Amino acid sequence: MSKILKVKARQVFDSRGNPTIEAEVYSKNFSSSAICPSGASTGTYEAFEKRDKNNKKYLGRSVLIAVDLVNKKISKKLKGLNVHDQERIDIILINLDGTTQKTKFGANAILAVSMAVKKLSSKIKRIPLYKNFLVKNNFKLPFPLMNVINGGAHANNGLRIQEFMIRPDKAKSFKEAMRICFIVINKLKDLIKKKGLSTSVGDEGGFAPMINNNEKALDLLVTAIKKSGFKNGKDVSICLDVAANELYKKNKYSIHSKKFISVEKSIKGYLRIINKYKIKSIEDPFAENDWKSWNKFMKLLNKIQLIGDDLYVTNLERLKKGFLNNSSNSILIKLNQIGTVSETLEVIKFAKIIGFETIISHRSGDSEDTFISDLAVGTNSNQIKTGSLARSERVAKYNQLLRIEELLGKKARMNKIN
Ligand code: 2PG
Ligand code: MG
Repeated sequence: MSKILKVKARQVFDSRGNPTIEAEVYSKNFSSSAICPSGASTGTYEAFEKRDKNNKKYLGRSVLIAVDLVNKKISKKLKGLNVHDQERIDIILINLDGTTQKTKFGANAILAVSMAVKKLSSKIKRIPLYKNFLVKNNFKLPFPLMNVINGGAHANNGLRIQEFMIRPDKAKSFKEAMRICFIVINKLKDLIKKKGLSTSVGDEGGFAPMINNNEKALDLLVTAIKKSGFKNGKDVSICLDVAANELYKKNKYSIHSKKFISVEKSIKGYLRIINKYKIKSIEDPFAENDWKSWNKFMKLLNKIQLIGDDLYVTNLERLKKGFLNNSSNSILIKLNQIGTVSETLEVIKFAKIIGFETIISHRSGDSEDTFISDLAVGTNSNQIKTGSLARSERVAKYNQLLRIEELLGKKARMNKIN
């Protein structure tokens, strides 16, 4: 019943229309499939995404070699293994690849298989996916971090900061969290329209109006929250992902304007907008190797969530380093940054031990796969970041959380925002 018969991969497409890999794992009576997402603003230390650079048929972006590796090598290796033995399977995949960043098979090939194994295991156990991770009872729903204005590498409007997000901190249920975000997003749309700007959306479903000034975007958000009848910083908080890797050159940053300025001045700029706009969370304020600036900033912050994304790349060794360096108090979790489900769960477990918040995240190139929604609930992760209320690949994740909340019924609880 639980034995893997074969693994089959195919090339499908992600939300940006780029090729990506889907893997399907078969047992005697069932099969499950999973699709690997893909980032645009990636960290240097992320696991490797394998693409057929020399195949011009798909502008060098196809994943046909990775597909072939799954169909020939990985399928053979996993045949006969118990699908519930996730850790063993993941170790076999890691060893088969044998490189630190999974460059031989590609983390995209390995992760698609690893996620499909997890899904098939829950299907055979006849339990929902969220019950097949770390938490066994007292499941909690995550707060959505909705990226409502897109900038940086996710849009072409010239906004320096990549993601302007809202978080409905006072929501008592996930359903209510969705309603609050829905209202704010619609008020924001009205405001953007009134300004004569475009309401078309960026890669993560947030608006991408042609404004190239962070504070103008923040002003819009504050007004939208107010017009919705909510209090900024209380009912709804503004959260940012700076993705500062993209704004770094020779110890200087161009976060607050196009001009590159020193770390000290950049920090001053941060403190200014934190106070002015009551910002509650900042992700990647500095570049992935600038440990010193992270620590400097961390020491100045009070009750602000500081999230490492490109800094940690869901990698246990980097998280340990960040913990010892007092770099941040939270970590963004992206499965494809590390490449297997087991390694992702190890990082989440460690983050919880050291008191870090875990925020489960999509990628800017994503798909209809809703694995991360179940992962968020199954690890009692405090927040989930999966775009705005537009583009089905984003909305699908929120819809899955609504289903999970319904399944949990009276037992459903929201996580706590500290
Ligand atoms: C990020 C992510 C997701 P990307 O920086 O946090 O929002 O973007 O997938 O492009 O790395
Ligand atoms: Mg990020």
